[in-house]
Amino acid sequence: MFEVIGERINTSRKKVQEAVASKDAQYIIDDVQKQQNAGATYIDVNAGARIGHETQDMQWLLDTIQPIATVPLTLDSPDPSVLEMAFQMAEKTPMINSISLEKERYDAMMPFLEGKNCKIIALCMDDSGMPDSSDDIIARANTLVKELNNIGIGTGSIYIDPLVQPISTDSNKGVMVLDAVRGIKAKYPEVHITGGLSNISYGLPQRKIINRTFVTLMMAAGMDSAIIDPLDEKIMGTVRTADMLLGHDDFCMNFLKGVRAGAILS
Ligand code: THG
Repeated sequence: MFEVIGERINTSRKKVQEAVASKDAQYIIDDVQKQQNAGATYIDVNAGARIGHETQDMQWLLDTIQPIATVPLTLDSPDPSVLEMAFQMAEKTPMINSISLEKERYDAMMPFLEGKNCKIIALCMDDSGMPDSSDDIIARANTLVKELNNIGIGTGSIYIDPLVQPISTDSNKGVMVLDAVRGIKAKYPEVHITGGLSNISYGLPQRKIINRTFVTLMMAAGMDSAIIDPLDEKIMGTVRTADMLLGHDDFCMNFLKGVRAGAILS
């Protein structure tokens, strides 16, 4: 079944930043409970926006969230020391977000990840920047899978993020990532594909219909997880319906459950 990584606990969101600054634990608890009730399978926690406060903010968020969390957390930071601290604090085996092929980050992350039994998001980013062809995305994914396998991370624990780029800058950016996802899944059927989707619609109006249509296409190509807002009923309905249509919902049980809960509307 499609895995929904709930994206809302991120200090780049104004209300979350205000709640963290004023230590409003109830706001955070309510938000996490809403995401869980809406079907989040992980809760992403990103404390990166208040410069100089990330370690403390992450610590406070984990202290606040863990007593009420019913699903594992996705620890989201580019800083290995923040991830190390958060990993130590995690009560349920977390997902790490993320490693990339950028040399400094890669060199700091590999020793940290070695021997860890956790899921890991691997970004197809290197020091030359974003990938510029589907072959480039596939080559970067191959390197990430091989390197992570070498330190004992099984292919089934790897979540490749192919990095979605704005279609407004180049009309090929949609097919580029869709072709890459098909290529990666053909070579590594067990690997997971995840990522944020909203970059696809950057610079265009009516962004949400673009994001929803794109997630459907990405799922057909092999995406089986995404970092999205579980409280967005339209994208959640789209994801659940696509999952059923792709044969990932035996007897349409999850779809029917969603309809009965009022969570899926025509
Ligand atoms: N890949 C991976 N991790 C990621 C991303 C990714 N982590 C961060 C981000 N991208 C995904 N998380 C969010 C969290 C919140 C919002 C978007 C992505 C969000 N944005 C509002 C918007 O775009 O309108 C604005 C914020 C606000 O409310 O102020 O809410 O791609 N591996």
